[in-house]
Amino acid sequence: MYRNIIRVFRLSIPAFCVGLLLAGSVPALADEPPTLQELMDKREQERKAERAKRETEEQKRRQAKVNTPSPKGLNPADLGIEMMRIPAGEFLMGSDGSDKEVFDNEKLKHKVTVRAFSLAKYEITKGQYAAFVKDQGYYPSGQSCYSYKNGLWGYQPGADWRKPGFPQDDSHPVVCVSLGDALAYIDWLNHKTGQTFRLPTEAEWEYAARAGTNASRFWGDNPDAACRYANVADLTAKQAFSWDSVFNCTDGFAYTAPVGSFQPNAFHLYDMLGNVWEWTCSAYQDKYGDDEKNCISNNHANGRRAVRGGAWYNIPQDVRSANRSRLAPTLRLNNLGFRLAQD
Ligand SMILES: [Ca+2]
Ligand SMILES: [Ca+2]
Repeated sequence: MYRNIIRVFRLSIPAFCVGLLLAGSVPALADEPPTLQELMDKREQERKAERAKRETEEQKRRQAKVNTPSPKGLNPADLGIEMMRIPAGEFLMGSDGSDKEVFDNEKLKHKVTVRAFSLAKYEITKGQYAAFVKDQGYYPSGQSCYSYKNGLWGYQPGADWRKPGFPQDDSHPVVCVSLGDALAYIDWLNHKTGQTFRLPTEAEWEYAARAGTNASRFWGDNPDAACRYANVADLTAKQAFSWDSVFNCTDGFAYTAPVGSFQPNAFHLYDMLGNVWEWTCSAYQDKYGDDEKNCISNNHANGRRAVRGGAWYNIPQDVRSANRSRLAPTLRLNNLGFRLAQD
């Protein structure tokens, strides 16, 4: 009898499995094992997912730190920040054929209304940025700084806001900052002060740069009067770099100058033209639509941003109130910085 029981099991187990397979209760075996390439692709996907997870966690950690209310609520003036109130108004943005130096992307001179807002008197300085980096432990990630060196532009190994490729003390404008680097500073500042700073829109920037003027530059149409009002590609730069085309005047600086070294415009804003290009919070459009009036809704979104004002590197045609350029948000340049705005 015992032998018969064993036999029943031997006979019944395979029959039971066949029954399950037919009923679909046991998963069918794969036709072929995965190839080496498929296994490698799967591993790579897993690595990417792990990396993304780590980055998300790091971002959350940093954001949580920024969002924690500051116990003191520092006065911005304690950090060397001076804001000028800019009155509400209407102005003609852009340029047309009446400006002999006009570029196509400035055309469509159009009326824009701007609400009252505040704009920083100066570009953010290297010293102000250093205070943020020290306090926050911020470490910029990504590509190094695209710099002008030995007569050529290129990525210089090790170039960053501390070492932009030329001498700068703490009173000079910070350069080699991507849009993300500028926004990280602003997040930190908002946390420290309990206030809400931001970058200006492109329309706010031009309205403030013009300060009620319609000429090419806030001092008038003559480019060679620049050296009283702006640090530009002047005769000093010509001597240093053997450039052909420069402003025919001497401002005394081949690279950046300490902020506020030149005369301000009628809104008491310094270096709106020249010294360093300035990030705006507006998406760039080749032809003006409405984006110039708005901050892009997602600060960290891709897509080119409008930058304004020209810099120490720029010839007369680039240093005008209406001139505009565009950059990828991740780019760092040793002639590009930023300035704060506030509602
Ligand atoms: Ca200069
Ligand atoms: Ca500037």
